[in-house]
Amino acid sequence: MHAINIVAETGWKSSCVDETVPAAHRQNRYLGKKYMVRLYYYPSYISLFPHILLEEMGLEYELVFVDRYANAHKRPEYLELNPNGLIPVLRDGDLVIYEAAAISLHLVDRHPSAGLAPPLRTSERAHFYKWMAWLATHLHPALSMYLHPGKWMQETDDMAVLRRNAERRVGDLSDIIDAELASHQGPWLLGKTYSALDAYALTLCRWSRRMPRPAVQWPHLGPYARRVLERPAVRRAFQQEYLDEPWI
Ligand SMILES: N[C@@H](CCC(=O)N[C@@H](CS)C(=O)NCC(=O)O)C(=O)O
Repeated sequence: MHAINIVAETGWKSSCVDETVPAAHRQNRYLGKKYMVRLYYYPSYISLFPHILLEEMGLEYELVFVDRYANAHKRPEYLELNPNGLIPVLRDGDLVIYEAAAISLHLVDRHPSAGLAPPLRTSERAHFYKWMAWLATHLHPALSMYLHPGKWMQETDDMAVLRRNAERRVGDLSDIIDAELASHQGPWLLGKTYSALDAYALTLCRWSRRMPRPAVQWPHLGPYARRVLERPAVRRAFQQEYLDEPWI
C-alpha cells in the first residue's frame, strides 16, 4: 500500500522561523510510526528529484521537512546524516545516504520492478549513467551557481560576473539536452523509456523558471518538461511540497 507522511523532526520545530514556507509544513507532526524509507527534504530543492521517484515507485515513505531557514541542516543531528550540511538525505533501513543522484541510483536498483532505469549491462543503461553524471556535474552545478552565487563569491561584482557566466553555461547545456531530444524525437530523455533522469531534468528545468530564458523556451526541452510534469507521480510530489505555479 502506498502511504506518505510528511513529518517534521520534533527537535527542530521550536526554531522554525521560515515565513516563505507554507504553514502546512510546520503543522505536520511526527506520527511515531517508523517507516523504512525517509527522505529529508526542503520544498523545490534537489530533494524534489528523489521525492518524485518515491512517488513513481509507489513506496511507503516519510518526508522529513528540514527547516533550512532555521539552519536545521547545519545542526549536529543533521550533520551526522550528511556532513556537508546539504539537503537531501535518504534513510533506507540502516542505510543513510546523501547526494541526490546516488540516492536515486540506489532507489532504482533497490526497486527494479518500477522500471525507472534500463536493464543492467545494456547500452541504454550506459547512456542512463552518462546522463545522470552529466546532470549532476554540469547542469545542476551551473544552475546552483546562477541561483546562489554567494556560495562561491563574496563581492557583489564577482557574484554578478559568476551569475552572467552561469547563465550562459545553463544556456549552452540546455542546447545540448534540446539537441538530444530533437535527435531521437522520443518523449523522454532516453528516447522511448521514461527513467529517473526525467525527474532530475524536470527539477532542474523548474529551477530555471525565473531566468531570462527559462527551459520552457527551448523548442524540444519545453514540451519535454511539460510532458514530465503531466505524470501523476510528478504532480503528487509537487503538491506534497506545496509548490507554487508556475511549476516550470
Ligand atoms: N550535490 C548535492 C547538492 C545538494 C545541495 O546543494 N542542496 C542544496 C539545496 S538544492 C542545499 O542543501 N542548500 C542549503 C545550503 O547550501 O545551506 C546533491 O545532489 O544532493
